[in-house]
Amino acid sequence: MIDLYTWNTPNGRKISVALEEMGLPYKVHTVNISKNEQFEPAFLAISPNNRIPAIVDPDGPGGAPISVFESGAILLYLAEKTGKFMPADPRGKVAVTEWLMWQMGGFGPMPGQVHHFLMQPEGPARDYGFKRYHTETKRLYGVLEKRLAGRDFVATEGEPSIADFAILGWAWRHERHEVPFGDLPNVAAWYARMMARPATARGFEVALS
Ligand SMILES: N[C@@H](CCC(=O)N[C@@H](CS)C(=O)NCC(=O)O)C(=O)O
Repeated sequence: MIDLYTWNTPNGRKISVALEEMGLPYKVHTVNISKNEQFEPAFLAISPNNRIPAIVDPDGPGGAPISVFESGAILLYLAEKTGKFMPADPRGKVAVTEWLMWQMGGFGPMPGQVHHFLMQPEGPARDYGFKRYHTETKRLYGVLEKRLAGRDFVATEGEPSIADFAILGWAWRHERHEVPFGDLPNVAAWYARMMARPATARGFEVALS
């Protein structure tokens, strides 16, 4: 049974979706980031950057326990452990890794800043921050829209990959970062396709807070 330390956020949801899709049993441990529980020493011991998500797998490499922090690293670890949602061939692996890194480097940090500036009091600082990060977030959605033309999944054919799980976690909050899907038909179709998967739906339904 994998221990999942998490909260009800886009980065947290990526991992509950992946664990459900992979059919791995797991136990949720909530880390209430609005109460600063991410700074508690026991959590920092497995997640030194004081951020969720993190996992502890009692049955890690060589049968010994392992902890993993950073959602992208967790997804790669789980894909390696199960042999699922990451192609075996090197070209397929490159494509999944590219889109996973695209998410980790941009399609997460940028909408995350939109969420931040939307919570600030009205004024020039809020307007500047919102405009800058909202523009970049919309650009990233445009990149995804182009990528999904004629494709069912972001980096693979036939079935999704961990890159889809990573991107979906943030697309799940598209209304909050104010990017409607009206002008993004390929993104809208992909989003509906992913959410129609029973295991993915369970990953969004499981209580994380
Ligand atoms: N790059 C990290 C980002 C994780 C992250 O930003 N987590 C947020 C919630 S979505 C968090 O724990 N924030 C707590 C804090 O900022 O102290 C990952 O993908 O795991």
